This record gives sequence, structure tokens and C-alpha cells, in this order.
Amino acid sequence: MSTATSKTTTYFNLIDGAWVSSSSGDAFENRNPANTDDVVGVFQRSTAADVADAIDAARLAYDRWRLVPAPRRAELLFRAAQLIAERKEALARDMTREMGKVLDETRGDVQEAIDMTFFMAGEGRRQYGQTVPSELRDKFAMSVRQPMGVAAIITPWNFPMAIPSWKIIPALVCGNTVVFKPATLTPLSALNFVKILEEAGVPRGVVNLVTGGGGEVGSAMIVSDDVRIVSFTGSTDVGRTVSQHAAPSFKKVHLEMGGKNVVMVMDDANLELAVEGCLWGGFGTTGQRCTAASRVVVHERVYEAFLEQFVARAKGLTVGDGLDPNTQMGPLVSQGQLDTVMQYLEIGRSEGARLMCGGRRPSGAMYANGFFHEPTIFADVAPSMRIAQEEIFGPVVSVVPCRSFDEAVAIGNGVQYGLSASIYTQDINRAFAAMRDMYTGIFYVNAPTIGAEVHLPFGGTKATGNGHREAGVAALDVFSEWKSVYVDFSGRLQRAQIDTADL
Ligand code: UN1
Repeated sequence: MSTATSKTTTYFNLIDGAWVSSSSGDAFENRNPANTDDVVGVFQRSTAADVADAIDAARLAYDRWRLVPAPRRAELLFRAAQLIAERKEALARDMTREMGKVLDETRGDVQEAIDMTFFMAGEGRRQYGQTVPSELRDKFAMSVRQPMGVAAIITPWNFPMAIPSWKIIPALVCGNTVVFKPATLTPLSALNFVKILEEAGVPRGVVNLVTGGGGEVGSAMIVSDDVRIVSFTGSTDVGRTVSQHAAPSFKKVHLEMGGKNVVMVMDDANLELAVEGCLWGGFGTTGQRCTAASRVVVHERVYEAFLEQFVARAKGLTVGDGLDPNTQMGPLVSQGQLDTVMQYLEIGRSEGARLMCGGRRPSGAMYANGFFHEPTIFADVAPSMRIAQEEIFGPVVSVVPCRSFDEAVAIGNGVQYGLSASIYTQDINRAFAAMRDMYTGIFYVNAPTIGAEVHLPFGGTKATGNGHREAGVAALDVFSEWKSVYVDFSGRLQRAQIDTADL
């Protein structure tokens, strides 16, 4: 898995049960975003040749794995969930060190992987199909889920263990084998996860890990004829490319992409609760969630009161190293992400939005070597502004005034994305109307836009997804295909739709 020198540890790919270096002979560094002097580890910069080896291993392993009874496959996954739970604290610390979010949140990320693994392992004894009466005599009809083959898994850095678990665990319980490319910013959490699967007894070749960039590693996975499904979480732009490159080989493509999620605060809302929710939804994970509450639409009757409290609370957030228990918001994950945030500050200012707080990198020695940024709120944002339309993926919240519930819903729906939305109101009629009218994959009442649980479907509409849902039982639909089976035990030819059964 790794070799350590006095200074840094080098980590390897897992291909066909062996921890191996890339054929490139090249590696990349993973650094702590709170302190870039801290090298977390050195990882393989893999090539298309490494991917081909991993796909070959997965293809061969599939012949055996698909025939292992699903409840038996699931036993290994239950064991893996236990191992993750036993090591939760150490896994969370590694994750904060490589990704930056505060320890409470990385513990939550690991917990989400535990939850998903236990939940999906349970599917080893379900994966229910349908048994239906045939229209003909002496004929039996049913549907069964069948595995597909090699699954290519491409994951982002913001949920370094949770999101891989959403994909890899259902892929395995359904009987597929996996080639996994994690984000280059968070390879250690991915490796920790894969290592636990190996320890739990998942046979060689069933899960293969190949680290490296999307251009080289990801592309090779997507175009391969030996891969039957690609499951990708990341930006909408990259998702579109994945979809295009996968199309010629007709593989199944599951995409989970951007969001511009809205919290709607109505004039009868419990304002304190709404402020609390918007802080957590907007600045949790430093705003780097697909589900982040990056827009808040507030009824004009409570607009100023809401804004005053929201800004005061945002100013009070403690920014710092996520490993420090006093920190409430960690750094951005990378220089690139910080640059994006700073560009959107310029955009927001030039569009004429009112900057209420933040807008700068915090000063002081403790911030000098990290990608820190202050929690930032823009007010008086018009729905058409770029800061109200485009995903920023950082600690920037746009507050938009509205005159009515109907207007809030129209603004809420008026973006290209459709992941998550929420409403704060005491009025049950409005809550239900919003639940119906928001065209999103996830909806919350009196809670922010983040906080999905693993046993319900996760995903979104429009430019957020391509019609699939992960998590919940819906994940089985991503990682298996239906086979309808007819067994005729009449001993004669019976022609469906032509021969009718006697009464
Ligand atoms: C993501 O934003 O990429 O609902 C995933 C949530 C988390 C998962 C977020 N459980 O915010």
C-alpha cells in the first residue's frame, strides 16, 4: 500500500490485488490545504496503460464475483462497515488533513460511508425483483437484477469517503467489479477505503484503485469497451464530456453534477432557525458541497431582519485549520478553488450586489500557508446575476429579496440546476406547495439544503443529473440491469398475444 521515508509516505495503486507503482514512474504530492508545507503523501500519477491493467483485472475478477451469492458478497461489506466504524477517528483525521473540512464534518463523512455500507450490505438479501402471473397457462414470469460487469467510478474531493461508498458498495453488492479513480486532491481517503475493503476480504481484482488526473486516467476508463458503466460525480462541464465520450460504446452513464441550491425564507418563518440553517447550509464544508445553500431568497417583510442576524452570525464564524476543535470553517481545498471564489467576488461586486461581510482572505500567520477565505454574503442580489446563477463551490452566499411565495418558487427554480431546495415557513399549505413545485431531486422543510441520508435517493434534475439517483434502493437501478425471465412448463409452443388461455 505504501512505503515511508523519514519525510513522506508514497502510496501505490491497487491492481489485481497488488499494490503497484504506475508505469509512468511518476507521482504527485497531496498537500494539506490548511498548511501547504505539510505533505500528506505522494501518490501514483497513473497512465492509460495502468488503467488498462486495472480494467483487465476487473474483467477477469468479474467472472467469479458475479457468481458469488449476493448475501455472501454482503458479508464482506458488513465486515468492511465494521472496520470503518472501528477506525472512524483516524480516517476522519486523515481526511481533514488532506481536504480541510472540520473534524466534525469529516467524522460525518466517514459515518456516511459506514451508513451506506451497512445499508447496501442489507441489499445482499433483498435486491427484490417482480414475480407476476403470466397471461398463459403453465408459464412462469419474473424479473431479476443482473450485474453489468466492470464499473468505472470517478469521485470528487468534497466527500472523499462518503461519495466513493455511494458508488462502490452498491456496485459490489450487485455483483459488478470496480476500477476507481478518486480526485487527485483526496487520494488518501480513497486509499483508506479501498484498503479496508481488501482487509474485509473482497477478492483480488474486484476493486482496483488507480490514482491520477482526469485527462489521463478518467478518460481511459470512460472510453474503454470493457467498462459497462461509468458513475461520475463532479462538475457539470466535466460530466458533459464524460457523457459524450462514453456514448459511442453505449455504456450506462450515471452523472451527479452541480447545484445552485436555494433556501426560501418566508415572512412567517422562525427567523432564528432559518439563520442557523443558512449558516450551516452556506458555510458548512466551506460551501464546497453540491448541496450547499448558495442562494437564500427572503420575503421582503423579513428581509432586513434576516440579513442583520445572518451577517452577524457569519462574521462570528471561526475560520482555521479543521483539525483545531475551535474551528468552525476550514480552508478551501486548493488554490484553484480559492481563485474561483475570488473571481466570483469580483463578479458580484461588478454586478452591483451589496457585499455584507467577508470578501477577503483572513490575515495573520496561521492563515499564511493555507487556502483560507472569510465567509462572504452578498445582499440585494438579482436572480439573473451570475452569482445567483452559477455554482461557486465556496463560502459565498447570495441573498435575494422577493415579494411573495410564488416569486420565491419562480426564483428558486430559475437556474440551470435542480439538486436541492428548502423552505422555512410555519404554514403547512405553503410547505406542501413548495414541496410539489420545486423541480429538484431533494427538498427540505424547515431545514437547510444539506443533510441527505443514505437510505433515500440522492440526485437532481436538469443540469444536475441525467435521470439516475444514487443512494437508497435507487442505487441498485444504477448498478444493475433488469432481466425478465419466462419459464414455459406447458410442453408446447404458446404464442404470447396470439394464443389465449381457455377459461
Ligand atoms: C455533496 O454535496 O456533494 O446532503 C454530497 C449532504 C451530504 C452529501 C453531500 N449528505 O449534504
